[in-house]
Amino acid sequence: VQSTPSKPRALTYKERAAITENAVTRKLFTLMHEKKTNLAFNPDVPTAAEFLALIDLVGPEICLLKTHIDMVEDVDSSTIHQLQELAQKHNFMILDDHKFSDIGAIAQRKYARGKFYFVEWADLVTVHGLAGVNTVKALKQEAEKFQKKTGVARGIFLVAQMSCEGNLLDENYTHEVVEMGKQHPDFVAGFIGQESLGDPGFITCTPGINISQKGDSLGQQFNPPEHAIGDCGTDIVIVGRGIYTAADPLKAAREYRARAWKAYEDRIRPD
Ligand code: 6AU
Repeated sequence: VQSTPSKPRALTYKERAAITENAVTRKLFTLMHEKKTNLAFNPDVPTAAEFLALIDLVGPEICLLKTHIDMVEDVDSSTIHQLQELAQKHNFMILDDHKFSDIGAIAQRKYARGKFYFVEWADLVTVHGLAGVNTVKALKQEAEKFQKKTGVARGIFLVAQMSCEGNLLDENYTHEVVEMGKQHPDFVAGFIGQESLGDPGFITCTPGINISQKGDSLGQQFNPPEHAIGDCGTDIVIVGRGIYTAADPLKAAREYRARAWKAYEDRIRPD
């Protein structure tokens, strides 16, 4: 897998909004350009009250909120309703990091029915390529039904690379996942990865970002935002513990936001 060559690296998010064939990617690139933020936040906290309070606090700083909704112990439909209201209030999009990876028939039921009915409220969900392209096709069918009913487009991010030590996603796997994305560019908004993947019409989001730690005791590997956005040419940094365990989460979010945005500005205007 090649990093995006130097010219596409210089394209702005606004220019990329104009060339993508994906409605969700277009909306996200436009939001990033207008709100001037390429920061995503994941409040991986146990209670709905903490989860919603952190989102209300950090919401003004982010383009994308990443949830693990099934980790919120007392989650119910009111939590999801309030989450949607906060997305409107602060103008961010929602990605649930469910990492769908099952056969198509089951993926469909989990995505559109089951306990969390993700398609109804999550602009985007994450999907592994493990089970092949049928997982993508299955979710796309449900997204199309939802769009027919509501006029609202949905998308996915394919997990093409992982941040943790010892993961099994090798170069060939990454290549195959990117090819899967290229087969369905109208539904695949982009990739979760550690370097820019696909072409400039796709968004690459990078987790494993922290400015004060190098890793955790369970193999997570952290890099600073400048590494992802500047050196590796990715588009959105995903920050969890770097923000929600900070003494002042809003101050921390502002610092990540400023550093990630500066790395982007330096990238599009190289000296
Ligand atoms: O900043 P952290 O380490 O507190 O949180 C990182 C978040 C977690 C992980 O589930 C997720 O990013 N993640 C992912 C995603 C987004 O799919 C992939 C990966 O390779 N590494 C990773 O940490 O919510």
